[in-house]
Amino acid sequence: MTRDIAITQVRITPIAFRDGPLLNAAGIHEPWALRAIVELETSDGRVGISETYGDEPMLRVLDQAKDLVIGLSPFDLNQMEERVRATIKATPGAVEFELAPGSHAAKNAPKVISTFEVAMLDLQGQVVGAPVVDLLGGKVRDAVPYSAYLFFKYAEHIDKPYAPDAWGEGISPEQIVAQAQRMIDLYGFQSIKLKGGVFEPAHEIACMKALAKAFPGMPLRLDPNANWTLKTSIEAAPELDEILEYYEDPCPGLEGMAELQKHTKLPLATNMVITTMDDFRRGCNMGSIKVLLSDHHYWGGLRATQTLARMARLWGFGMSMHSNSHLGISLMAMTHVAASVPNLTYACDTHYPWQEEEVIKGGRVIFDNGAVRVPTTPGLGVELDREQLAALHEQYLTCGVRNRDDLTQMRKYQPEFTGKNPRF
Ligand code: GKR
Ligand code: MG
Repeated sequence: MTRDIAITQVRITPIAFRDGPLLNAAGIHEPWALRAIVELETSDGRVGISETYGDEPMLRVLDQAKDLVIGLSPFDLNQMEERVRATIKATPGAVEFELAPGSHAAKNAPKVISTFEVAMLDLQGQVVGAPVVDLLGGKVRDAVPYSAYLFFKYAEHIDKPYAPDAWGEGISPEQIVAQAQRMIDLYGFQSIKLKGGVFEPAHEIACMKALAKAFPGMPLRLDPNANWTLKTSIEAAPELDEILEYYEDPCPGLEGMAELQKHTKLPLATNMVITTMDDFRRGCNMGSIKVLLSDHHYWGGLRATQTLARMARLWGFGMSMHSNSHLGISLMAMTHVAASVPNLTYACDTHYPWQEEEVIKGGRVIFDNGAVRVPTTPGLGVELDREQLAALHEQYLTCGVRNRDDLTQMRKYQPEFTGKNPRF
């Protein structure tokens, strides 16, 4: 009976939502972050939903792929995957934003597969009356813990497109501790990550020490996004050895990380040096990392994330999860898959606290003690709020941003900013 249901329509809606003036190795976030909301409609009137990247090259690739699922049953995941792999190639012209692997053209096919897979699993869940996590083998935890993801930030965007956010400036150790306190008060997070690679390493280490003092026993992570040289990363290691849970992408390259791992007792973690199966093979042989941050958006979907986790288990790597600016549909997909992966034992990253807007009915997803409850209702467990979708699409049309460009945005504040990497 399930084979009689066919996908008849694909809708791709680019959206833009407010994002804070968050600093990173490449520069600073623009006032608007982009995503694409994908809807698959079936012959029996159901709609499966998914959220993915919304930059122009991704929209082009999605447009190229959209007819590939027409006529398929929502249960035809393998056929969908084969069709996408045969058609979608790494096209030139992608953003290739170094610190966000989801922008790489080489990942076009996995990104599209992931987008369709999530919406098809949402449909499958609706058809059989089961949450997505059950289609992935069932949950191993009832709620998925996330970490407080701190950023160095300015109080306001230079372009002043809207009123400043409520977080204020985040530059000094005291301000970073206050940011962590606010995020923990609001959401109950039980581990903390600081996005580094922005200021001199001594300043970032001082911030980590201030966090360790303010939140004794709290697991802490620092992620300089490969903006420290190998030498700097080795020199910083003894200062961080006692306070970090893991040391995320301090320096560039599998070779650099492998060498650094010999100089620190901290586990090295990455979402930068291992983003393909080829990297995985090489990273295993070189001993470059001990913790892998997955991300279903560019690793090829929820089932591919489970495969990755099984491989990580085989090689003795720990698992965590990477994030970019996103809304609630992505958060729910992340939550379903994380709930199904036994060795995903580190709290996942999420940028969600930095977002204020939503496209799902009922508004923003709730965190309870820093964790998101795994839905028990059919499919992803969330539905589109069409008014909100239209409003955020209107913002997309008028905001003027089409591709993420943190470097150009940073030059508005500091015209001499080079974006050179590694900078410290
Ligand atoms: O959004 O500024 C950011 C992050 O730096 C993001 O681009 C990274 O991909 O969060 C990410 C990370 O953990 O590397
Ligand atoms: Mg990272």
